[in-house]
Amino acid sequence: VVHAANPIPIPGSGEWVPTVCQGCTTWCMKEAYVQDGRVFHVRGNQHSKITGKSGCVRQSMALTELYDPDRVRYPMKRTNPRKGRGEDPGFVRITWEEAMDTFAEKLMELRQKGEPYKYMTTRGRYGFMSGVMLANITRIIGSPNAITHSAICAEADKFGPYFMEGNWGYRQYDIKNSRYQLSFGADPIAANRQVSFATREWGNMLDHAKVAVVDPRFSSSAQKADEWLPIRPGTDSALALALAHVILTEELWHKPFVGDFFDGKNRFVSGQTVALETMVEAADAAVEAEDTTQGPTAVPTFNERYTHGLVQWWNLELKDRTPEWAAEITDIPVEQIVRVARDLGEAAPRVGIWLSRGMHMNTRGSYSSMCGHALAGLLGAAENDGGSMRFSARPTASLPDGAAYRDDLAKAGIAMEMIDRRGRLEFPALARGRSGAGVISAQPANSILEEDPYGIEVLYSSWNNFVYAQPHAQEWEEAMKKVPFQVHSTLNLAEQSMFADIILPASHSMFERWNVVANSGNGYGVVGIQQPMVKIGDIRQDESEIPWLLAEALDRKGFSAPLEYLKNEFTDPETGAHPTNGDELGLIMVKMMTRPFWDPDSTVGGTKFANWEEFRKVGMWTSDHYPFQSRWGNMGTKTGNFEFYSETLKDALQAHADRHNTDIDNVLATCNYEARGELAFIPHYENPVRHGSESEYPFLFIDYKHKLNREGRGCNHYWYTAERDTEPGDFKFGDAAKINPVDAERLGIETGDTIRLSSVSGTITCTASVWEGVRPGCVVKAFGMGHWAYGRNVSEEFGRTAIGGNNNELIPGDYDRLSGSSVFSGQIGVRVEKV
Ligand code: MGD
Ligand code: SF4
Repeated sequence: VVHAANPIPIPGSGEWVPTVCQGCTTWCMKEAYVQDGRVFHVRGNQHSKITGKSGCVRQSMALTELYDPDRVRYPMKRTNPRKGRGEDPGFVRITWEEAMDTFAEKLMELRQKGEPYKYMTTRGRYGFMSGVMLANITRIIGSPNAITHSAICAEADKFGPYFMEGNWGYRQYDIKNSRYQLSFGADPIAANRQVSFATREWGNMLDHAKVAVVDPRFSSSAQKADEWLPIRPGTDSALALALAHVILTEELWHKPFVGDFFDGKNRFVSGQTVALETMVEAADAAVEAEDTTQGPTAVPTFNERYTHGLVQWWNLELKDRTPEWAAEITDIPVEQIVRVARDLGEAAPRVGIWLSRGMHMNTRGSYSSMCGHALAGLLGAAENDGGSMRFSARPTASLPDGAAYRDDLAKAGIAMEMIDRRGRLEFPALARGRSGAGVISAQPANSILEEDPYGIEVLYSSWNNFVYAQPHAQEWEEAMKKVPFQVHSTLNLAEQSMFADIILPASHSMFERWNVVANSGNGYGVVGIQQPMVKIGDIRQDESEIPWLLAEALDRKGFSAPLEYLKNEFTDPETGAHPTNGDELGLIMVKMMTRPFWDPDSTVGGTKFANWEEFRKVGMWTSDHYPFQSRWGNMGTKTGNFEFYSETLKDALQAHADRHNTDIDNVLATCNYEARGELAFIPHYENPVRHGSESEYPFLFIDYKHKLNREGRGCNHYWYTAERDTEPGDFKFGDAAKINPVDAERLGIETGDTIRLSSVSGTITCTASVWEGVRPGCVVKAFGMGHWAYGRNVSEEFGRTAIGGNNNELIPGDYDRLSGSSVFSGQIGVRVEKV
């Protein structure tokens, strides 16, 4: 708005436009302040029952991503055919038409060769419309290879909650009503999945709840906790089992959820098994079994209410998992283990058990996830007031999948084995209990290098930087050299771009595109829309305009199915109109997906809207509050109960074994787990796998997310480097590897020294920081620096040298195969040398 007599805009005359931040997986509902075609400010959406107008520090960094002077502003093509670090791609500007025609040409060549499955799409972060370009059109072309980044994010986190509670997903924590929070490595006020809500409520929560943080690093949350448990890396499950042991021996479990012994007398005694059944006299039995027959009769020794298999779990595993046993393994003193267990028992069921990458993204992390989550069951905190619950329902409508547009060539292509080898004997990837249903995000690099099951010839990467973000990043560099044609849709040139043949300048998710994103927190499910409010350069919306342009280009080459799919199947629910361009497609997709929320006839509950326009202005829908305890007895597991002995996992493992004509023990041996027999179905201890011998690599590496990390992005933000010391022990403009003073003295290392870190995977150089907040024997280093190709603030010399080192060159390529997750934690040996 400008004053008639004065061309200078009147301050405050802009408007707040609703959108959603995707700076981390919290996906907060936002409003952006827009005036005269510029975005000035971001705040929490005032209608949000999770955050209100508050937000985390990183929300503002979205603005400097948007206005980053190093952003790509137009399509480009490579002129130097040689690919690799140090090779200048020689990018030159081209038109959108040339870019999409070249892309379409390469796809058509694959179809003409009868090999459309050699097309792969990779997805990093995404909006809910991403499936149209990355999966649906890919399948119409004839490839099954839509690879997401989920397994380098936190798939193992879902393993315990699914196989014990039927929830393949993350959890929301009712910290407002909590009395105890136990975190296994999660740093909720800095990272994890509820950051804005956690930062807003943490201080209040400390007034009514105790907090214990298990972490080899003195994290932001540990700094505000009542207890810090600086655990030996990779041993969290031992601690969780010992806590469970004390909870049972001291009769602290939550009886209204778990149940009790038939006669109320606790039989959980260290080292002693408990009989599954007990013979009781006729009179007692009649009462217990509601039976009128005479004589001694057998009754279950323990009557479980909403759980399954507690006594089996005790007998098979827990009875010997004493605090003394765990103290040896974890280095956490017996008294502290007992104290935390008692405090948990006293606070039950108002207890939050947070799991994190540090606990479970390791070689046997599926079972760590089970061990941690089992505590939520024992304490009655699952799906309960003050505890944790699955995400609230957010019933967006699904988009048409385009199956009818697949010809015979496409059908044959999508029947091929997927490039990530999911479902092979050695890759069960048991998402939602199905063999091979999960992604193995890191595996394609290896598959490409070995051409097993085949090579990839055309790659479309969207919003990811796998050459930097994947463990053992060196392997991705090598693999990318082998893929002859690549397109990268990105905001910034990144390491991934250095291998691309075409660069497509993408829209910033928060300010420049239509999309739908949903999340949960504070007991509410929320669904929000992103809407275009500004446009920088000649960009296109990545999940609507780019698929449209590709479909048009394919149509020009004589392959009309993708364009027909987009034109015919997408309909504006208000007007009945079909899209005529990608921008219209974006708006129509958003209206279709969100219709259940704004259509006055809808029955989904939550916020009511009269029509689309009213919904658009608010920008978000909120569900009714989560119904605590409604899942008790109806968990979605095989038995319907919280399974300490997972019948659900037993079935899943059996199905995978049957698929390969083998038995479960062989599956576990092949996948590098120690369990045999029934241990496979319960939370149990597995020795951590150490990468690198203790003699050669005596330290253990701890990778974490700096509180300024917007996942892998935002790293070219001036604040990201200038304010790195917002994490204690980090430096401004530097890349710190933090070590304990005891170790530093032994090695003759001082703060500021240049040091070399080596592992079985590689070697990097960075700067030593001597800091007491590191457990002795560990090296702590934040993920995020070491970019050899990004922007002016984060790369030393673009395309060649980095500031510091990329953690992923140290982290070896290994998997937790039951979940498909990559390994980032556990016991990664490193050597530290002063340079
Ligand atoms: P990013 O690194 O965030 O995602 O890793 P990836 O999935 O690879 O992707 C960065 C790219 O996306 C850049 O090219 C950037 O310019 C582009 N980009 C940014 N915004 C947009 C946008 O709005 N649209 C489009 N099209 N492109 C955009 C993240 C991954 O890293 C994740 S999620 C996790 S949880 C892991 N974290 C992690 C860790 O903690 N430690 C270590 N060592 N490695 C990690 N890797 C994983
Ligand atoms: Fe929310 Fe994460 Fe964005 Fe912060 S960075 S505002 S926690 S989505």
